[in-house]
Amino acid sequence: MNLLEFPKNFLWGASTSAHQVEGNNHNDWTEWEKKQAEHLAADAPRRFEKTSPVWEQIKHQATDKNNYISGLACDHYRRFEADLDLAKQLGLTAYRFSIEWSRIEPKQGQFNEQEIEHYRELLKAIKARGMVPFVTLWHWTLPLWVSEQGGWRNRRTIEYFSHYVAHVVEAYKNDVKYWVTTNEQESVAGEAYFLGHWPPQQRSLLSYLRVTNNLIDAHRAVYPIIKALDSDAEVGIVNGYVYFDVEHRRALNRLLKSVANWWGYYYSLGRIGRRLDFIGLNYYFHNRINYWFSRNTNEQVSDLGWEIYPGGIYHVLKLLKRFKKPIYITEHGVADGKDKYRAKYIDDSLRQIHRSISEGADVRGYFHWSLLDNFEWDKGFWPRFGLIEIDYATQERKIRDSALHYAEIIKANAVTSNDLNNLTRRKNYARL
Ligand code: IFM
Repeated sequence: MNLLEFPKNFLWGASTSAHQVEGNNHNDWTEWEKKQAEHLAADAPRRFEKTSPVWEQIKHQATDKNNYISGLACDHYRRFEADLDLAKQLGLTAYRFSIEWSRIEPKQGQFNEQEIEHYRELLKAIKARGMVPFVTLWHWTLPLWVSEQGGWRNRRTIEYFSHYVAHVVEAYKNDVKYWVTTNEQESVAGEAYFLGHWPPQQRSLLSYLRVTNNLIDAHRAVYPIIKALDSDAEVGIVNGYVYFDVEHRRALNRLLKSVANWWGYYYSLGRIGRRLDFIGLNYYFHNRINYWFSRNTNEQVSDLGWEIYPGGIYHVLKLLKRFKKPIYITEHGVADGKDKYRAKYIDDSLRQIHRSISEGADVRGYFHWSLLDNFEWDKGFWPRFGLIEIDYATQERKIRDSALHYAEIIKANAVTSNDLNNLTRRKNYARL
């Protein structure tokens, strides 16, 4: 069997975010969860019954209001040493996590030394296990004092964020090389300010555009701050990139694709320009256009009803290659409680990534989303993204088979070449 080898020093990691795993946070999301839990539970049939192939198995949990309260989450705040032991057991060479702004600066200008120490311990634990830390400075949650002043709609949040970032980078600059300023700005702008699903649930084109621009400017503002504190730091932004493809090459379809690509790729990265050392790519979605968006065939879908489409990551990389920056796949994963698709999805996607590298994309690492099952925002705990399964009643951890498969890939620094019997993939390849 042929092996497709990855470059020497390629990073093999997994990602988490503070609010989704730590437990006991107190921020704008925790307040929102308390207010919305009942409504989210009642609304679950409308949102998931038709789209989720596992509705019968998850409906009990999805219609329970406790599903929507992050609470103790995975208790990773206290159990991080044991979780990192598992990560090391799998052979991971990197770990991406986020720092919770509301812990570090619970009140404006007041920094909590104990919490700063906590993340120092976490960094120490990552290093002690021979892993490289990738630190996200903002993964969606805001301290209450920031959200009370209008969150990202308020231009002053850029100033507040810069102050927090300067403090954090000063504290950890000797332990961290890779900084991610913000995670998936486009998801927050879209879900919170355009669709009105996430806090603060506004539905306004003006707010959406304003938040989009403020977030881009927040990245632009902190880039030089981080570099001034540590000129060796590598500073990147993580966005979610969608593969837009067209069903028929009609003019309208091509126009829609160009507009979507311009907005999704070129607008933000163009405005960020040179204030960027690497691009973080989160890949979850393929979106087929046929006179409008989302005309996917959905031959195979995850528990969330999202199409499983590994071929897309190749196209996303092809587009991102044009920006001539190192690329890290900072998230890639699937909600798959029964662990039916995860191993194959990792394999198929890594073949696509390998192909991109062989065509010149400078991809330097892959982080699976996620290390642990975790709190999936407005969907709660039922979607299972983890390499490691969590029993939330006992906080027991169990390594999934797909994680053992990933461990083999890491050990070999390679994935096996194609299994051509797979129909879905053969179709994907036919489209490339
Ligand atoms: O869980 C999220 C994560 O917080 C950001 N990227 C997408 C993941 C899956 O929805």
